[in-house]
Amino acid sequence: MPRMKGADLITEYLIKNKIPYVFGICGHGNVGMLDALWAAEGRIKLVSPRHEQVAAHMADAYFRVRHEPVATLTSCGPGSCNIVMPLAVALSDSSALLAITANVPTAQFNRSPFQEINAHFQADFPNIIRPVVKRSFQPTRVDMLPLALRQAMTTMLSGRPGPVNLDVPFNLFQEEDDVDVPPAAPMHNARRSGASPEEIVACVDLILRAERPVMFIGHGVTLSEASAELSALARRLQIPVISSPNGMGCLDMSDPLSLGFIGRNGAYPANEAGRRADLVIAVGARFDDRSASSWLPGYSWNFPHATLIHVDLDPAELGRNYPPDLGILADARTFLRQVLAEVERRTVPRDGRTAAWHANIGTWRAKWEAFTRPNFDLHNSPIRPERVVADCQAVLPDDAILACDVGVSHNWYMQFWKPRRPQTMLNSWGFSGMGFGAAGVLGAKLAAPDRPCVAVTGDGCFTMVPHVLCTAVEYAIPVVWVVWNNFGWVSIRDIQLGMFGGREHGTMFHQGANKTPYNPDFAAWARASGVDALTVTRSEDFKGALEHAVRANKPFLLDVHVDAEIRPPATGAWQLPPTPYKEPVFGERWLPGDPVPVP
Ligand SMILES: Cc1ncc(C[n+]2csc(CCOP(=O)(O)OP(=O)(O)O)c2C)c(N)n1
Ligand SMILES: [Mg+2]
Repeated sequence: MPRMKGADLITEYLIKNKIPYVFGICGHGNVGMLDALWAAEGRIKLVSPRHEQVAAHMADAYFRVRHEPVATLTSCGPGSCNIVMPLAVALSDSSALLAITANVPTAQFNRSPFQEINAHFQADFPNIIRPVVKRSFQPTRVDMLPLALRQAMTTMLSGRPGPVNLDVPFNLFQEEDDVDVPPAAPMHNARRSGASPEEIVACVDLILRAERPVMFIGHGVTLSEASAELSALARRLQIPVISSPNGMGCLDMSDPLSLGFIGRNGAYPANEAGRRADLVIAVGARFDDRSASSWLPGYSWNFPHATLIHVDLDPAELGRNYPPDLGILADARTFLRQVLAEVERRTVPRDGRTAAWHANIGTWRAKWEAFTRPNFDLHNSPIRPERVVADCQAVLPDDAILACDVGVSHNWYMQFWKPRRPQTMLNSWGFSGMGFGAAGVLGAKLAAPDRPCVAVTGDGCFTMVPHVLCTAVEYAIPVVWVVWNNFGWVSIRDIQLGMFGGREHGTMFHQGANKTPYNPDFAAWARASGVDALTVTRSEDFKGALEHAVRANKPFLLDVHVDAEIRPPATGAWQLPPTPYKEPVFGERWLPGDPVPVP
């Protein structure tokens, strides 16, 4: 057994697992680890952004693009406390990263040394981080590191992926012991469980009996890399597909079978199909409030009137909100392959049983197009939101990666962006952490250096992490930020206006007694950081500016002034109890038994 320092052991294990990057920020607690990374330069690269939040968003986005993990490194105390929010983002969207946090020396546990958290237990950082990771490990001797490392990596990548914490007391980095580097952990998707033969037979029976089937797919399909199987099954049986944001692109969204997202900020055809379906096959999707119209019957879904087949890798998600008629614990790709094989075995004819269903869907699609399309061609200043989405779609190639941030801009992209490939639209869906897009785009670009990577980020989101500009320059990461500048936290302002009689408070950015709209000059701010930038106030100029920024192949910021008074059309509901839902909805709530309106 070789004699090694703890920090060298950690470094060698990361390298053995083909981890190319550590996104880390220094502190006295982790200098031992930094020294080991210095010695391993050339085999593993340290990227050091200006805020721990950015490091963790970068690692999260890196995983979402490549399905291969990287690690973060933060110091004891405040530095590690800064990663709690982005870890919650990663956990709620099933994204893997190894968060290595430093702690105080074991010899000082409970003496209240500098930056120890100890009101209830010694070196208690794992208790802070525990709710936002799959597991936290805290080895306290070097000879405990091999097991902790192997278990941490395996836990992170097996089953439903997620962030894992390795909390390392200061002395472990420096102390030596006789230890072996443990074997590499199985890669993500190395083990794939399937449904039982009986479940597959029951599932295909239900599908073949249905007259109005839809599939609802989520991040589980993306994570299991089941795009080909999903597309084959949907096309073979002509089943329309509704996608949650992190499932978008698994079926090319320009395919007529793709109905888009569902819920308040979804597409009208998706909500119509969801609420009128007689069979819903949900795969790797979890019926959260935003994709289920806050579970109000008749807006997006109509369970239990519709039959539900729910497939997921995580038993906690099966039946969390709607008890399934058939709940199947399985990997998405394995399940879809099994269903395809059963369909082929039965030599299912391509009959016309669902013809009427498709005719209805065609009508809904046409109605939605007629309502929304004209606005995509309008030129205005400030710019109409639809125009920004449309020009991004026109300029960016199919393999470009769009890192979305949080807010109104995200609502527009969920409704109208049409990714054609999986893993090209990154969304902070479950937790909606502001800064995810502006910071994550840096990690996305490191994961896909040859593809354009564009963040669409609100003025509020961007001002939470403006130092991403420095990191792009320091490490020559050529990304584009489209700052959706509407001079406020407008998504929240709109909730305020709707709920509280039109009163706005603390949600718009202004200065002076006359409340003049205020924001920094984002383009000047970028230039001061060494990043090229343009301000775009007229819609005629946006497309050319974006083309120029992408072609420049260097860090580029576009400050785009977007109209704050044009709201995305609601096509489902989003309710915050006890407030009753009263927003006008494009399309009607429909409950079984209601008359079917003649289109
Ligand atoms: C870290 C964090 N703080 C607060 C919120 C609550 N929040 C959600 S959207 C939003 C406003 C976003 O503002 P901006 O980026 O300008 O986007 P806009 O809604 O104006 O398009 C806020 C404050 C959040 N999701 N994350
Ligand atoms: Mg804003």
